[in-house]
Amino acid sequence: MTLDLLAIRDDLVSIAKLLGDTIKTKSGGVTFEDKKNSVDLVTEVDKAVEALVVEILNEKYPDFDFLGEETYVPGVSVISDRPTFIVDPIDGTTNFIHRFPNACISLGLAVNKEPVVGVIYNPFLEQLYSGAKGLGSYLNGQRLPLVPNTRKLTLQGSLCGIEWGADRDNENYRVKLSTFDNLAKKDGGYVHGFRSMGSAALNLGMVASGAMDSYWEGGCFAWDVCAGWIILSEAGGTIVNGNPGTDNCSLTTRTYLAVRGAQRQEQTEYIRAYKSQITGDLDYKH
Ligand code: 2AM
Ligand code: CA
Ligand code: CA
Ligand code: CA
Repeated sequence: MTLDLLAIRDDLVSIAKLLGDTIKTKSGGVTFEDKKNSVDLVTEVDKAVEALVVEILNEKYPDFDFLGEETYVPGVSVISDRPTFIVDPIDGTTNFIHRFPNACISLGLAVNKEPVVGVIYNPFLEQLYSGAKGLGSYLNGQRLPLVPNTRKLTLQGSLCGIEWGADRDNENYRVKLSTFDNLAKKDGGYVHGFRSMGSAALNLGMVASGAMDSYWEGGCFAWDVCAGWIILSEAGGTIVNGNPGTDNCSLTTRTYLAVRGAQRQEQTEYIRAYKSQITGDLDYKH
C-alpha cells in the first residue's frame, strides 16, 4: 500500500487546528481527576478530544488502526504493522489544568511500527509542528531546524529538556535526580541548564527546532513520542533508548534520549557522554 503522506499530514494539521481550538476554549476552570496517583491527572477534555479524533479519523481512514492515551487498554492495545494513528489528545495535561500555556495535541501515524507522519499543535502559543518521512519538518511553515547547526553539539554547555514524571516514589525517580545532579556538575559536563516544560511532544518539537539540545525521559508511551519522533528525525535529530548500554529504540521503548540535528559524530559523542552520567536503568515496564 502506498500512502500519500503529504495528504495525511495536511489532514492531521486540519484536525489538530480544529481540536486545538476546542482545547483552548475549554481551558478555563476545568475539573480533573487522578488517574494513577495524585500527580497523574486527566480531565473530561482529554477524553472528549480523543473521542472526536477517533470519530474524524474513522470516517476518513476506516482501514487504519488507532492507539490513543485515553482509550488504551493495558495488555490489550498493541501497535501492529498496519498504518496506525497514534494520538495524545492533550500532551501536558498538568499544564492545561494550571493554564501554563505549554500543552498540545499530538497526532502521529506509524507504519510497520515506524513513525512516518507527525503533527503537534500548541493552541495557546499557536505553534504548529509538522513532519512527514522524506518530506522535511516545519514549525509554522518554517523548515526545521530553524537555524543552521553551527553551534557545536557538546554535553558541556548544552540545554537539556527533562521532566519529573508522575512516578516519584521509586528507584526510577532516584536515578533521574542523581543523573541531573551529575549533569549539572563539572565532571558530568556542566550543562548550561535544564528545562522542564511539561509536554513530551513539545519538548521533542523544541529539540527538532534547535531550541533545546536534548531531551531525556523515562516512562513515555508511544503517543508521547510518535509525532515528535518523525518531526525530530526529519530535522536531522536522532532519538535512542535512554538507558545505558542500549541504543536501539522503538515505539514500545519507555525511556528515550533525543538530541538535536548536528554532525553524526557530535550526536554519537553527545549520547555517549550523556549516558555515561546516567546512574541506572529507568526500568519502566508496559
Ligand atoms: P500527559 O500530559 O499526556 O500525561 C509531563 O511530565 C510530560 O510527561 C507530559 O508529556 C506527560 O503526558 C508525560 N507523562 C505523563 N505521565 C508520565 C510518566 N509517568 N512518566 C513520564 N512521562 C509522563
Ligand atoms: Ca496523561
Ligand atoms: Ca502525553
Ligand atoms: Ca495526554
